[in-house]
Amino acid sequence: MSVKQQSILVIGESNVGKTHYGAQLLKRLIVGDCALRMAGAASNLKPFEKAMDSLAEGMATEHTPATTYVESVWPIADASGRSGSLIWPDYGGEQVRNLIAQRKVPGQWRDRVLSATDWVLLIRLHTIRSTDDMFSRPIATLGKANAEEVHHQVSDQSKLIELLQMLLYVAGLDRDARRNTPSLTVLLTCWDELGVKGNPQEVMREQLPMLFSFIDSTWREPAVFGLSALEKPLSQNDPDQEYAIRGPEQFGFVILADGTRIEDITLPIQRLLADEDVV
Ligand SMILES: Nc1nc2c(ncn2[C@@H]2O[C@H](COP(=O)(O)OP(=O)(O)OP(=O)(O)O)[C@@H](O)[C@H]2O)c(=O)[nH]1
Ligand SMILES: [Mg+2]
Repeated sequence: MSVKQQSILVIGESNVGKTHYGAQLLKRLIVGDCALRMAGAASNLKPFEKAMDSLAEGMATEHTPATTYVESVWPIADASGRSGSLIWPDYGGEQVRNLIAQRKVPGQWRDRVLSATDWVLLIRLHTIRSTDDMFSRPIATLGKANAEEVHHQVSDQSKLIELLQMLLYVAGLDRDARRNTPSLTVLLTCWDELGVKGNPQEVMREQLPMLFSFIDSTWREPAVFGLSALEKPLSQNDPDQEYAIRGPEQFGFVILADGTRIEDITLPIQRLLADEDVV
């Protein structure tokens, strides 16, 4: 039996769904009817306890405080007998925004980047600002002076590329060759609110072409999944009765590369344990 230590670098700005995915993932691991299950005593469930309590009542939880960074350690196993120790963090997404804004990676973040075996990038397409860039401005207008001066902002996808480049640099991985390690998994979160059909790669390629292209040319086998950790929007003060009655573990789904919907939200993570080439 192989035992692996999977230290996950969860990368996501505020409001992308980090805490709710963490809580739903943990709940599934504990319930134990998914590809991945808890195989021992987990340490420090605190980051997700409040969220799990709220979800059990059919409610969403609060924004994580900006300065919080906590790690939970979960002994996990899959059906094939592979086991590992999953280090899953939760933090206030402002920290990621600050990395980008200040173009500086503080020491603690540097250590996390260096020790991570797998990077999981969470993107909530619904909240991505698509300001004009060379992909959206008509080609005919290129080089022409603007009648009125428009202030162009850097688009969100440029910021995400910048962020990944900074993290690769800090990890000493800013070489030209396409890489396998650390693995990169992109989760397009809150998939339920997008109302799209089709496979996640295509959706990402269409909506974030520049970022998709960067990722595809930097990693040998980047994985892209659609993820809905909750399956539907929840309120912070008005409980969803169906949720409370059936239990939060009955909700949530993942969209696989071929567009298939499955209920097992542990799968994008189980695959990291299973695929020897990925890690
Ligand atoms: N519709 C829908 N909403 C979701 C889903 N997952 C999370 N949300 C909502 O998205 C919002 C943000 O989710 P969080 O998990 O708090 O996001 P976060 O990344 O932890 O944000 P910070 O704590 O600010 O860093 C909350 O209002 C959730 O209710 C989902 O799968 N579907
Ligand atoms: Mg949070």
